Amino acid sequence: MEQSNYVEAVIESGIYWLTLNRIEARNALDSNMLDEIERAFGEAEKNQDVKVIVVQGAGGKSFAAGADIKQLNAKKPLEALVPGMQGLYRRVENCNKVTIAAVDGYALGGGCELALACDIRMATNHAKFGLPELNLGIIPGAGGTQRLSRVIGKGRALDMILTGKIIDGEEAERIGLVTYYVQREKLKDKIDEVSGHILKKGPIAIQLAKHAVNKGYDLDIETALWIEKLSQAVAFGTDDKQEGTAAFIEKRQAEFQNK
Ligand code: DAK
Repeated sequence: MEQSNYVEAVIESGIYWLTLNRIEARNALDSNMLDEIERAFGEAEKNQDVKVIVVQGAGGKSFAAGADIKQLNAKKPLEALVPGMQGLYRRVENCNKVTIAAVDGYALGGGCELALACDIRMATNHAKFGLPELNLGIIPGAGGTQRLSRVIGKGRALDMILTGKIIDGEEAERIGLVTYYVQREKLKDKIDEVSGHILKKGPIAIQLAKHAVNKGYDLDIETALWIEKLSQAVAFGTDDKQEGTAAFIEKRQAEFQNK
């Protein structure tokens, strides 16, 4: 597989391990890295063997320390209007695979926003989360003002955004910013455990469930339930539904074919 300087990708038993690797800059996300992340997601999405994408940071100190501040310093107003990081994270959120952010070290600014765009978040005892953009005279602009409040509630989101405070993994779990909190040495086991459940599911049902939750979340309940119903009708038409229900009746493990 092609490897870039700053983003490494390894596929292993249905999992696409996407590692941000710019250790000398705490994995700060410069424009090259963002392009590479986009390319990696494109590759993972096309690969039928991949069901889960794990995003992690190399080096043990940082998941990602946010957008590259040296590049930000040179940016002009209209450059904030391009899809950029916000567009990329929308892509991450809409990805047809399950995404897991495995945060060990700093997830700040755009790094925290990347984790927020993932489906499942995990933190270690070395994780630190924050949206410190106001310290730089800007605001969280890669979905942070919207996704954080949807995940942890408006009051807590405003507190984090307006104070720029940095919280640890334990607090992140307590307030619902992450679902799993583990000691660093147990992170891989936890990823394997959670991915193990997902890998047993059919890819079509995974996609339909994920999109029903995400697309329905901001809609009125009638429309959202209609999306759910239509998604279920699609699931009912699949071979995988026949296989899943038959496997239960026959007391065996289902073997989904993505059909
Ligand atoms: N950008 C560039 N370089 C960074 C960096 C960053 N975000 N974070 C760290 N580095 C670099 C440092 O400059 C330093 O480089 P050298 O001096 O060695 O050359 C090296 O990484 C090590 O950093 P430290 O010496 O500071 O290391 P520490 O372990 O002491 O501290 C830290 C680690 C992560 C706590 C600290 O480096 C830090 O506070 N970093 C900045 C975190 C931050 O403020 N993040 C928010 C960035 S703003 C947009 C959408 C979204 C955004 C922008 C635009 N549009 C839609 C247009 C997003 C904005 C952001 O994310």
